[in-house]
Amino acid sequence: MVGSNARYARYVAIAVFTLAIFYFMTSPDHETIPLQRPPSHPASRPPGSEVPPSHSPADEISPPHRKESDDQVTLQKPSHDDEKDFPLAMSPMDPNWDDDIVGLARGPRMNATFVTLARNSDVWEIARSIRQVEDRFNRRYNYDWVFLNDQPFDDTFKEVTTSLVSGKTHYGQIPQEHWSFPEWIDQERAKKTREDMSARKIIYGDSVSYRHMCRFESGFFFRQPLMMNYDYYWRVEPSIELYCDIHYDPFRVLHENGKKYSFVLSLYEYVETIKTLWDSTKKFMKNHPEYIAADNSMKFLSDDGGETYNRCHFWSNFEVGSLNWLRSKPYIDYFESLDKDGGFFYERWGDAPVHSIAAGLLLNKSEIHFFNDIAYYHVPFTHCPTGEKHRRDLRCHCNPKENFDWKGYSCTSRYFEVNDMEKPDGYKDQTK
Ligand SMILES: Nc1nc2c(ncn2[C@@H]2O[C@H](COP(=O)(O)OP(=O)(O)OP(=O)(O)O)[C@@H](O)[C@H]2O)c(=O)[nH]1
Ligand SMILES: [Mg+2]
Repeated sequence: MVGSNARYARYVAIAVFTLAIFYFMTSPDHETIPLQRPPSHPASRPPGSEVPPSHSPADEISPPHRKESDDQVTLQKPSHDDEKDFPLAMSPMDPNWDDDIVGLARGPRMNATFVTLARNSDVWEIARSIRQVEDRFNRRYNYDWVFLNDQPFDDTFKEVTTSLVSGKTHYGQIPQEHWSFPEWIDQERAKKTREDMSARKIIYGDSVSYRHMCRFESGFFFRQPLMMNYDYYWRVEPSIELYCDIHYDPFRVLHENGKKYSFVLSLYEYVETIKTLWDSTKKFMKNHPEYIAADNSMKFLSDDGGETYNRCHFWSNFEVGSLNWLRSKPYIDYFESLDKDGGFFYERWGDAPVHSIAAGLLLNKSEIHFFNDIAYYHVPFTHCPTGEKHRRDLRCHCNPKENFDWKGYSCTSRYFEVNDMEKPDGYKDQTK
């Protein structure tokens, strides 16, 4: 008995020794470290705050469902790079242009997040969008992603989205006061509007939830607790497509150039949904002339010096913008003035014209940016950069014939004219 125990102990010792030798011979000469989000731009974080922010009852963070091994990556130094050492390269002509776009991008990170408003039932449509955003951009930047919903997110939604996002994910439930009728709304009048719009087959005309969504996106998403510690956002909707590689950090473009709002597609709003929006805006302008920017984009919004609205707006299902601008007093005062007038419910004001009019009037022209390099689709419109070399450089897969920019129903041509921008070669071939 004693003899067999000793033999058994010898076998164990030999096995341990052999395993140890095997481990040292085969282990890679690089380390692995826990997956870490590269630090945000240190200067842009509010003092004393760290992401994720404190959790109110409405907030949740990503479920701890990832396997331990998912949190290990091959050592790749998180970026502490200073922006001076890694100047933004915006075109292949720039010395720092990264043609390979492999591995984590060098350069600083901004204090920024993606943000998506969605229902649990949108899970597969948003999964598709996330995959595109990650493949074309975020896999090299690992920015966070905030998901907001008027209902609690279910486990499937959280697990699917967390598995796709390379940064941290956060899930928030919207408080009821941001997703309901304000007390001053006359319910009978609101109901009559919906019935009337429904009879006239106006898209989403009969929908209460669509109106809550538009009001929420106009006035509340940027003040949710989960959004409060970020400076910049990039809005992503379900079922969008990105058609070109994104070689530089759009958040950094905004930050370094003093931009507050950006777009890729612009068009005319459906007049039936915003009949009195401009009257409300004019009232606001009269009450607050001090808020109107000296070098504003009134010419983009109006063809008669502000008397009437030409219905041009930036399409807000894509936006990269400054949260601090949306949280500023001029913007909040504008939203509250519109909200009091009731047009989110007595008509069907969309957040796109609301954001666009605000950007056009409260910001200087230089603070609005057109992201030509971000090729994008949201049903039914496409932005596909004009110019074959440009599309090849960015490895785009969009059909240039589908580019909406220069078509008659787009306002992008007008935007170029108002901003004295030169239209790209070949734009005339895409007008029809
Ligand atoms: N949580 C929640 N999200 C919503 C609701 N309605 C719309 N959304 C989200 O709000 C955003 C805009 O809604 P969409 O239905 O895409 O509106 P749209 O872009 O004008 O119209 P589509 O052409 O249908 O895309 C999307 O991200 C939706 O997922 C809702 O009732 N609850
Ligand atoms: Mg949509």
